[in-house]
Amino acid sequence: MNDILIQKTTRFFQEKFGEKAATIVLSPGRINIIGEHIDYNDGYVLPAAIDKIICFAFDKNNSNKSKIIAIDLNDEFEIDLNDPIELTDNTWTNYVRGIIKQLQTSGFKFEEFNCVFSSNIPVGSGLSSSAALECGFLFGLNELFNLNIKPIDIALMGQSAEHWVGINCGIMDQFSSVMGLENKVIKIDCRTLEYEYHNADFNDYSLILFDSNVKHSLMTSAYNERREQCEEGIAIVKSNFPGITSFRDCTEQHIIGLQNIMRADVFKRSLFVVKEINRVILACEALDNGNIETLGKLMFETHEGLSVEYEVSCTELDMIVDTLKTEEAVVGSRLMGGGFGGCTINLIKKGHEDRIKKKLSALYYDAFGIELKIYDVKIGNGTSLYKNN
Ligand code: GAF
Repeated sequence: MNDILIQKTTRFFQEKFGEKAATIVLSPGRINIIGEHIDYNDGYVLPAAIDKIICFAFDKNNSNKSKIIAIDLNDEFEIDLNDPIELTDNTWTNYVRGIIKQLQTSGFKFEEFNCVFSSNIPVGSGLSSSAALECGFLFGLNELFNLNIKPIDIALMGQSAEHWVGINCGIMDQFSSVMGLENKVIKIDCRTLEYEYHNADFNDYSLILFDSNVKHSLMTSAYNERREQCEEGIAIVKSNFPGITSFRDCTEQHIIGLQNIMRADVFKRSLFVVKEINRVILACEALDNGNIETLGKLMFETHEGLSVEYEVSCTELDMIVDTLKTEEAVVGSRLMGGGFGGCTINLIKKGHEDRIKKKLSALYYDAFGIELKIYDVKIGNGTSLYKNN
């Protein structure tokens, strides 16, 4: 599948600019096994890069304008690197502009270039196509102009670009897109950015994503609001328990003890975060021990928390998880990513996948008149150079 994408991108570049691309980059989307809305709360997360990617082709162009082309969108823009970089109404271009702005603000020197890209990461499905765009684009410029930016800094600059575009995200998406390894999940300590790889071995279960195929529009504002509520929550914790600096050092009892002085929404968000951080630690142990049933149970609990305490689910996602809960062959299911639409991540006993896919698709269509999309993802490598010669 990715070979076709690479061929399409490199051919397009050659036909458009009359020469082979100098630099070809593959940049993946991500899944997250567990640990949602935890990265910006100094906790642990358990994501992995996937085999759905954006392919970029680059070269210098010795002119006074850079050209960037999104093949799939049939859209392109030109930019003069000497002009101020500003936000526009065209979202995908903002991620690219955001990276150029980060490079310039950090003092990196580079010249005008051409870039084309094409993707098979579904957009708006919670698979982090934006992180793949930011990190792959920066990775390519880093190679093309020998900027010597370290992988972790590529992730951090990608995150800053996303902030500039307007989502006050954590580091999980960019980190996993850059640092992913085939068949491994990454346990990231989002306070220190230390990380370790764990085998992504789900034994008798298949990892399948069900895409609700909806994207509710409050995502950006609600995401930023959740982050502010958590900041308010931890500020109250700190002023009442000197010595505690983040939610990972709290017990549920600490939060419950503050219920009377926290606003109801702040209390619910804080309690979710403390519980979710603990779930990630337990889930990672369960995965290491091959105890997929325990991992799945924790995933169901995460969904419940995201729905009731964090309030980032929606009718469509709840319906998918509630339906799968009634299936003995489904050991775990939960909404994945920021919420308000996108995918659920599910662990389904091998041999039962087709039956459950068919049944859920029919029920989902009956309930909402929307086609359920299904992805059988594999865990792949992080952003990398592709050598075509
Ligand atoms: C989005 C954000 F970009 C991530 O940083 C993370 O917070 C996630 O939502 C929720 O876990 O993907």
